[in-house]
Amino acid sequence: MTIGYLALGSNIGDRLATLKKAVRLLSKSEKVTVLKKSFIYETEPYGGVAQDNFLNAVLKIETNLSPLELLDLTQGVENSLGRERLVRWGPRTIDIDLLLLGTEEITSEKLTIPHIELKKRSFVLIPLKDVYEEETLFNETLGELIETTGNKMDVWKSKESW
Ligand code: PH2
Ligand code: MG
Ligand code: MG
Repeated sequence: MTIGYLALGSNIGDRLATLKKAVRLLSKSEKVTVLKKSFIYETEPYGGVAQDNFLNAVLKIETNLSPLELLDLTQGVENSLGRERLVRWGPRTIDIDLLLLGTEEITSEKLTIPHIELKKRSFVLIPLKDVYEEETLFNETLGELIETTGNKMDVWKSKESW
């Protein structure tokens, strides 16, 4: 069994309902257990595309799927929740990104683990801190990463909860 961390994001439609459905669908797989859910955060859009705010959250999971099997599962869940891939970094009903998976280090066309933008994204680092129980990540605490490499975008706890 491997511990992994998934990032969820939604900025189209009923964002909270979509996040909840994503957790339900991921949990349906016998090979994935959702161990912890972060708080839900409202976040300003990052990356230059003008779009609505996101709800973002991070899940701590346990799985015996391989990285590519887990990617298949998360893409299947995205598709079943009506994800369309129209604009890169554009609006989406649901985005599920693999952040970390055990000690895997992968750089391929399909998949990069750890997630290539993890250290930069406050909307990922801040919810990750809620569920991450190791002392350090990339030799720093999450608090330090949030302070030093995080992009300081607006991320605030949503009034929504699971
Ligand atoms: N996802 C992106 C691009 N920009 N901004 C926020 N706030 N939250 C996201 O999940 C997000 C984003 C591409 O994956
Ligand atoms: Mg993403
Ligand atoms: Mg994605």
